[in-house]
Amino acid sequence: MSMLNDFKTAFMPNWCPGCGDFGIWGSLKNALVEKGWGPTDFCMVYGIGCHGHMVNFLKSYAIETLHGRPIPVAQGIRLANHKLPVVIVAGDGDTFGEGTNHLVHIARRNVQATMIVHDNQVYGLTTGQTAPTAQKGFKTKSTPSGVLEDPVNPVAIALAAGATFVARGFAGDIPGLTKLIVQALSHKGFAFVDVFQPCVTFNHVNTYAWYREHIYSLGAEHDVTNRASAFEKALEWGPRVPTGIFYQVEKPTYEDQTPQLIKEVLVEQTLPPQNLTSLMEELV
Ligand SMILES: Cc1ncc(C[n+]2csc(CCOP(=O)(O)OP(=O)(O)O)c2C)c(N)n1
Ligand code: SF4
Ligand SMILES: [Mg+2]
Repeated sequence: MSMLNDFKTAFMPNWCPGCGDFGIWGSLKNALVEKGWGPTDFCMVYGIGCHGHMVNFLKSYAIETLHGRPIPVAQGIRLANHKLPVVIVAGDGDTFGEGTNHLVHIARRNVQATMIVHDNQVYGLTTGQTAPTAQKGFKTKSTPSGVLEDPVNPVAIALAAGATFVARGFAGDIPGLTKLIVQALSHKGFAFVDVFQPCVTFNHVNTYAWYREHIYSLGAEHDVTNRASAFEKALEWGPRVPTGIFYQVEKPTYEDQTPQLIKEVLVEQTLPPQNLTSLMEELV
């Protein structure tokens, strides 16, 4: 059992007042309490960006990695200790700029980890440059005449790569996002949650009001086990933008299938004494 106060640190968030990061932070803490997880029951892995500042405001085992690299670090943690649940908090820059390749591979491997992407369409921390999720025409300081490219589609990429849980949430709907994160944390395998996160300072297009006007929840009629209809929903972008669980199936995880991990957790295994000199000589 845990309580919200268990996750309290000595620091108060320094995000801009009204930032969507507050909603994700609050929803994640609610979800952890619902799961009954305390600060030492899981490990957070952060990217570099405004989202990564959460490392200071949520007490738990945690590591703030390099920009673009939270996924490989999370995979390393899972291989070393697959008893420890891992939650990745990353930015849209982190995930779809420098780190895109990692997303594809963690998804196809079905490593047991929950990934929460702060999708604000900008590089918040570096003061508002265009992120790969920015819509065509969006003006930022790095694209003053408007973005030329089509945006990446996080949900479609995760689906195409083979993620076994793919969802989209909204930072302005804390009860809904809490529920989604609980479902993601409870999933056996790689759970990907893209979260619409208003950046009140650098994105004046995709505001709370914009999202409230455009988003709707996928209803019970959507079959979450049907990948083709998940793709169809993922491509929906216009007056109506779906949120909720697009896809969820169960498959063996990478850890379940790794022979060296089947008997025992790696960190608990004792290594037989090694003759290091002869090992080194083999490499010469
Ligand atoms: C390897 C590396 N590349 C680039 C940077 C510079 N950098 C720091 S944060 C950031 C962008 C952050 O954007 P995003 O991941 O979307 O996070 P947000 O700030 O929007 O939450 C960049 C490019 C860095 N610190 N390290
Ligand atoms: S710059 Fe944007 S993402 Fe960063 S704290 Fe401010 S509102 Fe949030
Ligand atoms: Mg961003």
